[in-house]
Formats: sequence, C-alpha cells, structure tokens
Amino acid sequence: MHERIHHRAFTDRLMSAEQAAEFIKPGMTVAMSGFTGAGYPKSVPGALAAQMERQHAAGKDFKINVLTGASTAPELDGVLAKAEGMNLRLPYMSDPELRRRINDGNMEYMDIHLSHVAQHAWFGFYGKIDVAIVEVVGVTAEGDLIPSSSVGNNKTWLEMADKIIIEVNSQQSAAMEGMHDIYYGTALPPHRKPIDLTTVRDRIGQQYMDVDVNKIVAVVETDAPDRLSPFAPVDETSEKIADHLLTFLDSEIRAGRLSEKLLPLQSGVGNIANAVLAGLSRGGYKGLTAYTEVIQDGMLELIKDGTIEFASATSFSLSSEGIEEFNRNVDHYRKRILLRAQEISNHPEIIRRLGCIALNGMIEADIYGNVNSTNVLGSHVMNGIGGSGDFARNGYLSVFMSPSTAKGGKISGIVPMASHVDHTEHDTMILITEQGLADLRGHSPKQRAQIVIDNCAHPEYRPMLQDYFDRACKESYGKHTPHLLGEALSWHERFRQTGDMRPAN
Ligand code: 0RQ
Repeated sequence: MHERIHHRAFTDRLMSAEQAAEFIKPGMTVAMSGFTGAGYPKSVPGALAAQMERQHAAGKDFKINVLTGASTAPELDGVLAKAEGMNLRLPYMSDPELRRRINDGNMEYMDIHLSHVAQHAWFGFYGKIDVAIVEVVGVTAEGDLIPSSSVGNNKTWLEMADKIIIEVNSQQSAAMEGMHDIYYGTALPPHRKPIDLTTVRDRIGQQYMDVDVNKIVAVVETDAPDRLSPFAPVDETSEKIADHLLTFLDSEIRAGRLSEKLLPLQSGVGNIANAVLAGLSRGGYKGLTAYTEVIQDGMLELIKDGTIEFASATSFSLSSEGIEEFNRNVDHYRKRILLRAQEISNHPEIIRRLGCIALNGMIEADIYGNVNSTNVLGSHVMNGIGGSGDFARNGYLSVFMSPSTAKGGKISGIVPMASHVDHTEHDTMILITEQGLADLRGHSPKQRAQIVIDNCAHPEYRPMLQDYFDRACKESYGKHTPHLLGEALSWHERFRQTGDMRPAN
C-alpha cells in the first residue's frame, strides 16, 4: 500500500475524502490544482459538494470561493456548481454546469489573464487563501511533492494557503517524475529579478514542489484519470484555416522574417487550435519548438512525428486516446516535454524574449481587428480569456482564428464592432477564417477594415460589412476608425430579436 507516498508525515495524515472535506467551512477561499482538465483533485471536491448539499437541505448556507489554474472537469467545477456551492470562481473555466450558473447570474466569475493569477494572489487582491487542495503523482522520501499532469498555480497555492490537502493519484503516470521545472525565483516588486530562461528547453527550477508539512491537514489517495471530452474531428473548415496559416508561415520564411524552424509556437485550446496543429504536420516542418500552456492531442502528434522537437507548457490537455498514447510512448515524450508553473509558461517577459507565435481561437473579430474571445453577444461568457492575452500582447506574431460564421450561418464571426473586446486592434496581427487570411501588420484602421472584409468575411456577410464600412467612412463623427454608433452593434441585437444576424429580406 501507499507505494506513491514515501514520507511518514504524509501517511500519518491519510484519511477519506469526506474527512478531508470537513476542513473546508462556509465562506472560505479554497485554491485548487487543475489546468484545462488535467491534474485537478478528483475526490475531495465531490465529498465537499455532498456536504454542501446536506447543509443546503437543512436550510444553511454553504458556499466558498474557488481559485484554480484554469478549467477543471465535472468532478470539480461540475459538482460544486450543481451543489450551488460557489460564491466566486476564477480564472478560466469550461464546465457546462458552471457556465450555465455564471450566465444565469447566480454566482460571480472573474476572468483573469492566466499569467496574472499567481501574482494577484500574492499582491493580496483575492484575500487570504484558507485551504489548498492539490493533486500530486506522489511524495518523495524527503517529503517533496511530485507534480501531476498540470502545474498551474500549485506552487503559489501551496505557499499561500493556511491549510493543505493533498490528493495522491495513482492513475497519473509515475513516469512523469522529472518532467517538471518549478521555479522558485519569483519575488514581489520592487525586488524582481530577470528570469533566466532564454530557450524553451531551459531548466530554471526544480523537479519537485516544496511543501511545509506542518500545513498539511489531510492526505487522500485517489485512483481516477483526468477526464477530457474528445476534440471534434478535423473538418473542412478547420483544414482550410490551417492551410491559410501554413501558406502564411511559408511566405514569412520566404520574406526572411522567420527561419525554417519558425519561432516557439503557442497554441490555444479548442477544436480549431487542435485542428491547426494537426495541419502543421502536413507543412513539412521539422524540429520546431513550442512555448505554450497546454499540450493537447494535436501537439502530441507533432512531437511524435518530429515536427516539434521540444515543448514547454504548464499542463496536458489530452483526450483519453491522447492519455493512452502518452502512456504508451512515455519515454519518447519525457525527453521532449517540460511542465512549468503558469506564471512562467505565460510570463510576458519570456514570451517577448522567445518571440512566440501565438495561435488562438476567437468568437468574433470586428473589421478593425478587435477580438472577442470570451463573451457571446457581449454578455454570455464562453470559457474565459485564458492565456490568449498573455501571448497575443507579447508574442512575435499574434494570430486569431475562427470559422467565418457560427450557428449554421446565423452569426457572422466578422462584425462591424466586437460586442466585447479581449484583444484590442493593437494586439491583433493576423486574422484567419476559412475564407482567407488578413495580415493587419503595418496598416491603419481603415486599411485593416478593407483587408478583413475582403479576406475573412463570409460571402453572405461581406456586402453587409462593406455597406456598413462605406457609410461609416462618410458619416462617422471621426474618420480615423469610422463607426456608426447607433448601428455598430445592431447585428447582435438583430440576432437576439430574430435568431439571425441577417435581415429578413
Ligand atoms: O459552440 O459547440 O455550442 O456550437 O463557440 O466554437 O468554433 O468549435 O471553436 O472550440 O476553437 O473555441 C473562442 C471559445 C473557440 C476558444 C473559443 C461557439 C460555437 C461553439 C466553440 P457549440 P468552435 P473552438 C490558451 C488560449 C479563449 C481562451 C484561449 C476559447 C463554440 O478558442 O475559449 O484562447 N478561447 N486560451 O458555435 C456565438 C459566435 C461564436 C459562437 C463560436 N460568434 N457567436 N457562438 N461560437 N463563435 C489556452 C488556455 O488559456 C487554457
């Protein structure tokens, strides 16, 4: 028994998830491991949700604030949302139950750049952290923690929390030991020093996480896999988007702005980003690198076939097939993947230094290049900004991709004015839809608008956008970024009224 736990202080505190959950009281702020469905605690949140439901049935209030690395899974966000157990949740999330409650207005959600979370916690912006719940692969004889399939904010949670609950998950591959690089050099301003990371492979920290054993109140053994929904199969639309990107990258190489090894790739989450990665292996590249947040199935494929020779991230985000593939060829991947804390994987200083190529999905873009990644119709949050802002602002290139329409053509992905802005026109360089690619670099707003309309808009919406832009150029109050303010969001309002952005006639 306990073959994953080699330190007495930890075996002494072994208990059930139900007993561990007793340490969490109403109103507490609880920081948990987990990043894009990987490395989240599998059993204490469920036991906690059951206690919340019992309290609610007895007419008592039981809600907590939940901080994580990024999205988790039904066993964490899903159960706590169903139990109506959260006052506040931050940062990125993607659980449908949680999303519904946030959008119904029943709880608070704070959407924060992923690189900001740890430092904001240290700055005291989120108050005291009462309890941390962190999944690990095991505990060494020295009492160090072997990180799991994501690192996220775990180092920070372990350092800041008053009490710590550790989940030791025997389903997580023990072969991950040694694949992590945990940096302990971050300090608070004005005492910060440069971070000495100049290539994606650099190790700047240690392979284990430190923990103060005096703060550990419970250790729970679990045996459950990370649970991720499979990606949508690559379809014609995402293949076309990938082809436009490949053509563009080739032209950048020919123009001498990129070498054949490109620059470190960052790839966002979602079906489009996954499909684009799959497309890269068609591009004939070899020996590329990635400095990114998540290793998803598409990235694993690229590492397997040699397209990518080294990837730095903060988390895996694999479907069950992806997990099987990782476990089958773990020795190959061990030498080619490093997981870091998200404050390092997403650090603006490093992203700027390495010159990352940021590839992210979007909900909509407007004709000037402002990008909405988070809020449908300006109000209904989808997942959150995640790390897209960290990379888009600081990357060498920032690319946003989406089909030109959504919901069977009833919504245009290119609109007169974005109904919510996550990435401003100043951060967006390249927009891609299946229709084509808009290269916005070196162009003024009016020039950009014409390029976006000509290259990215769906043919059904292109004349409507052209008409709007032409009239705005004549009638707008100012002629620098022409807009007709009374009309700019009318497409969204029409969709709300009629279920279609296109006018009835
Ligand atoms: O909804 O499945 O209900 O039909 O949005 O859209 O086209 O499958 O695209 O999976 O790549 O996700 C922006 C959400 C795109 C993602 C977003 C609907 C569409 C569908 C998904 P249905 P697709 P993707 C680093 C990077 C922010 C975080 C980020 C995202 C669903 O890329 O969350 O980039 N990005 N992090 O129908 C209404 C529109 C729509 C729309 C799409 N205009 N209006 N619905 N949809 N466009 C990683 C991390 O940060 C962890």
